[in-house]
Amino acid sequence: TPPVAPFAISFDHEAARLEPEGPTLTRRMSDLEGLFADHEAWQAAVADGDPVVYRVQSSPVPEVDRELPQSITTIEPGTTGGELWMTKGHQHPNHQGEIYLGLHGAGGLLMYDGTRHEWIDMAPGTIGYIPPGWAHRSVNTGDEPYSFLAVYPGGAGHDYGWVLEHGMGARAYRTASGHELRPWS
Ligand code: M6P
Ligand code: ZN
Repeated sequence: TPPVAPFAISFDHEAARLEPEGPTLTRRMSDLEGLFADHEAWQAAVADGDPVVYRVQSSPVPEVDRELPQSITTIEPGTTGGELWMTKGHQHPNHQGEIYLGLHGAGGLLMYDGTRHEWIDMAPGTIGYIPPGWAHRSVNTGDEPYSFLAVYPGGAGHDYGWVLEHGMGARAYRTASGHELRPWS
């Protein structure tokens, strides 16, 4: 793929959209198999309409080495077995960094390096920095959609198997007063 020519991307903060548009990814509950601790609650949610959990809307910058793609992810509010709705989470196979910018709603950025986990509360205007080698998952901790902008190296890749194998170090649950992290189970 040849490098793309310079172009302007309009960032519609209110609508949480990038224009021109590249690919949009829609992840339903059925796409999150094996990720929630409560498998039966996950199955019930799939059977009960298989709701959209999050969408990822990208600008047309390709995911290839040396390019710098961006995307906006919007996670719907909800819980499954008490666990807050979240992205699948992934590791970058070649350990490159990434940044997230909170746009709307309340969320969290859970990171795990295989030994330690870290959590960053994400609000509009928060930049969450993901260092090389830290798997990352985003969580909607509020009761409205949570949106964030991501900027990442085009060659970073998405290793979802890493999370299935190693977990994320902790899980985020809804509580009466907000949310809490519990040890991985
Ligand atoms: C952010 C970026 C994307 C990622 C998306 C959804 O927008 O990190 O690269 O694809 O979140 O996360 P996941 O791929 O884990 O489902
Ligand atoms: Zn990433």
